[in-house]
Amino acid sequence: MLELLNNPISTCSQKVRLTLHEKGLAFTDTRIDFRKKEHLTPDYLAINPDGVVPSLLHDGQAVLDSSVIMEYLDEVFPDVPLTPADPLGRAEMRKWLRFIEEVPTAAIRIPSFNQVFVRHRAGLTDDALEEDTNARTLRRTFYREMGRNGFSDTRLRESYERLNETVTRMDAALADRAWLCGDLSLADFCVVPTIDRMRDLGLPQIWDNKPHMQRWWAAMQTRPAYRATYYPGTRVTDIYHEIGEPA
Ligand SMILES: N[C@@H](CCC(=O)N[C@@H](CS)C(=O)NCC(=O)O)C(=O)O
Repeated sequence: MLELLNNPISTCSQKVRLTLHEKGLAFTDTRIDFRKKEHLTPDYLAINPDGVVPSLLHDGQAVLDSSVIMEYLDEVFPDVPLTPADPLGRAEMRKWLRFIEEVPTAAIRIPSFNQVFVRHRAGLTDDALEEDTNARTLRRTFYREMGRNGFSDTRLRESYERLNETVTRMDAALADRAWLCGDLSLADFCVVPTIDRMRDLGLPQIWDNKPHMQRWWAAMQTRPAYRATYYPGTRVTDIYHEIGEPA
């Protein structure tokens, strides 16, 4: 029995939902409400001490961290393989997973919080702001830097630079192949939520002149797993209607 504790608009949750759907695995979809701070309750912290989503429960055992969960699912349920069969291919895929975690996954948080989520901190008193920051187990320094008004223009520029770098690398890799590692793999699903969020935030001009990446993106969006993952309410523009105007 698989239970995914996750949030509809969380990019990390979307990586795992994409994987579960692509592999045709049934799961209990338990939604964690960030506004109610359900990810910071003692019960949730007992499952995931980092106070972040997603968390997978497999027969009651916790598996944590979205990329680790993706690899775990692919190992335990090998019927629809999303990992190359040979060691060199696996190394290439893992190199993509590490790059995606280090560069675009971190970068997309800056415009996401500046354009969308920081607003929920705007009206907090100094004490409430401090309390909210200290409650963020894994992300305390991130929330401290964001403060009440969001990240600096310099940090935003650096993020756009890293997102550009990601799309440029993807376009080069996809010049002679349909998917990042040749066959469809976890690497493709790992980066989809960042790309989808970029479009959601009104940043698709970043891949204007990237024809291979555009072909990849069009193909990805036709997949049933993609459509199942992005049900209504999974995008920031579903909730915050003014977002998504071209930046
Ligand atoms: N490395 C972790 C990071 C998970 C993470 O940062 N999740 C975000 C949503 S995408 C979260 O739960 N944030 C909670 C918060 O900001 O308080 C993973 O990939 O699972």
